[in-house]
Amino acid sequence: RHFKSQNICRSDINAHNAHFTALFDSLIPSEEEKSKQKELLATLESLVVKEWPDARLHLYGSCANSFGFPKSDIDVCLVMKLENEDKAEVLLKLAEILKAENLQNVQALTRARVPIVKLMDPVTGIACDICINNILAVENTKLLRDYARIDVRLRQLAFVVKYWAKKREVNETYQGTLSSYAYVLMCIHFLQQRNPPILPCLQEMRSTYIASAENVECSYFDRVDLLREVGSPNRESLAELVWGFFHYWAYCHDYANAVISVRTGATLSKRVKDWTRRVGNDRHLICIEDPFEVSHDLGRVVDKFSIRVIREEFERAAEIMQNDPRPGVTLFEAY
Ligand code: 3AT
Ligand code: MG
Repeated sequence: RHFKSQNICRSDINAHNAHFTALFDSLIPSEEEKSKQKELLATLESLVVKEWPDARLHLYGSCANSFGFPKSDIDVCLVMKLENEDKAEVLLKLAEILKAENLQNVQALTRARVPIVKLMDPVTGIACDICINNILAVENTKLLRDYARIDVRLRQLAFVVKYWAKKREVNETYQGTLSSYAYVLMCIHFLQQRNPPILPCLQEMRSTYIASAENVECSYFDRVDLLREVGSPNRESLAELVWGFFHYWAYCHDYANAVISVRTGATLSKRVKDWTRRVGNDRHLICIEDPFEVSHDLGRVVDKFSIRVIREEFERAAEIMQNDPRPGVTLFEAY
């Protein structure tokens, strides 16, 4: 049940590589779409600074971490010092300003878990959610983007995995399955574990980027251009990695005892994190440590029903990658 079994990959898997790389190519958003998003961000920022001169807007999530599909909504974070007003007041004021500028479907959701203003830009057709001072999300967006710049295979693998997760309906946190953010962390962890590794552990290296958010340190080595030049000696193809990814999560991960930790480039024990029992709604059936907010388990949404669904989907995918004559088709058949 351990990692050496990784070497028994099917011998003809590379015959399917072109299929997976073509899927990746078809899922990359166009430059035109990216520039429209930036344009909308700039427009919104110019409106915001009229009211709050020191405020800034940042893109975060899949529109900025380089793991986004085409035509997705954009996530924006308004960063500003709050004096006496609270977040709800600022969001209501922001909604008024945006309505006055003819942005459409403007709605302030002040009682949501993460309070936001929603809007749709009639010029570009892009929908957008704006939250306030969610700086950790801005920082983890940069971390994911920097990992993606080291080796193109991370982005290729993560696109295939996200596409699979959406088709198989295991990318719905409200149904107890995992977020896209959690899947990308699983991809990074997997590539850190390859022998030889495809990704290093940036947070264990000398810090060239130092930031803090909500009293959490977010420091790591971000000179990834230097790593990219050197490259990894590992030459595995995308198809081999897709095979390996599903094999790893189906048969090699110790769900009962191990915590997935991109921060340390390894697994930790649940005992050390004190994630061994249910506390409130957090069941810790699959444990994924947030790289910065280390007390946060991204697997906490998973319950005893959905853990079975997720693990059976990993096993189905591993079986297809091992035996199916057309893995690049069968893998993504709708649930
Ligand atoms: P989609 O393409 O929309 O599926 P996404 O990358 O936008 O993927 P999410 O919608 O899951 O990912 O989340 C948006 C961003 O919010 C991603 C990450 O920067 C942050 N984020 C999401 N979930 C968490 C979490 N539990 N803890 C900390 N940050 C999170
Ligand atoms: Mg999103």
